[in-house]
Amino acid sequence: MNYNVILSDEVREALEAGKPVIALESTIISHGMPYPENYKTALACQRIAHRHGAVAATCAILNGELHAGLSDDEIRYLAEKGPEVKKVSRRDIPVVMAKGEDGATTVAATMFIAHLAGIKVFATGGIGGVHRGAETTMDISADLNELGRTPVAVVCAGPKSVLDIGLTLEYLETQGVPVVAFRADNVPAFYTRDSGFKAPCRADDVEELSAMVDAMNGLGMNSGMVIVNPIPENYEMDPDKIDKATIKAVKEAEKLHITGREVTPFLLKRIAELTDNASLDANIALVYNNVRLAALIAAGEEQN
Ligand code: PSU
Ligand code: MN
Repeated sequence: MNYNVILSDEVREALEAGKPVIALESTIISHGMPYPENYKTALACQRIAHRHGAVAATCAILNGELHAGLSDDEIRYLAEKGPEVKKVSRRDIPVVMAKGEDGATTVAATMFIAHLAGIKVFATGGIGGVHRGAETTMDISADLNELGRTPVAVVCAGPKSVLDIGLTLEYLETQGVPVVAFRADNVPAFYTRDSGFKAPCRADDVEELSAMVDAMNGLGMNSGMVIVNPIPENYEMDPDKIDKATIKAVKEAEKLHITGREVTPFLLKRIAELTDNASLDANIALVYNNVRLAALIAAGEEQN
């Protein structure tokens, strides 16, 4: 078995030269968006990273091997296969590797690969979190524990309202994970700019964010950071509409006894359907916004 991460030429050259590199996940491609928007968005993310001075390393598992940096054809393959590709979180990595299978990596699994490859900044749409009703279901995303033990900074648009945002923030505090809001006092809630929860910290410029990432790594803290970046104003959705769709989707998931790794993709798909895909446009816009910020942070980081 090959325990090394296979890097694309572009990613390897950038890492060797100490140039800025950001990681991107692949669950968002195969489970988070429909084809062909998922394919177009994944390629556009790479271009946006470039435009802002960083090489993008999309991470996935192909034929049991860990990859950072995919070809367009490999991205198209994951995009076309969609939910047929296994959604892979941390615990699934050794299983998929031993079986020689393909895997679309979640935030947790992508952080793990990024860290192995030496990548410190990662952009995505939304992270997993503590689900509503977790006090009985115990449904808490492995993303949160990964943030507690892997030194990668994740730029996202805040926890989605399918989650219990208050409990997610408490859990991240317990895990020792800074949650920094970019140019906002409150934590954003993915489709909307304000969850009503005050952010534990705020940063108003990219240099400050880069310095925080440097401090975390310089101290060898071995834990990650969440940078929450509110969705651009012109794409923000009506909170009432999103709330109604969310409550309906959560009830349906309970009724259908959906559990485990199926929960998040089910909720995302139902919310997109219940909002006539308005949520898809918002999702794409916020991902682009996060890729841009992550690239700027990576470029500002001390290179060594
Ligand atoms: N939230 C989104 N889109 C996504 C996900 C979350 O808005 O695609 C994906 C990410 O890959 C995240 C994963 O890491 O879902 C979390 O899944 P779970 O709750 O099963 O850990
Ligand atoms: Mn879960």
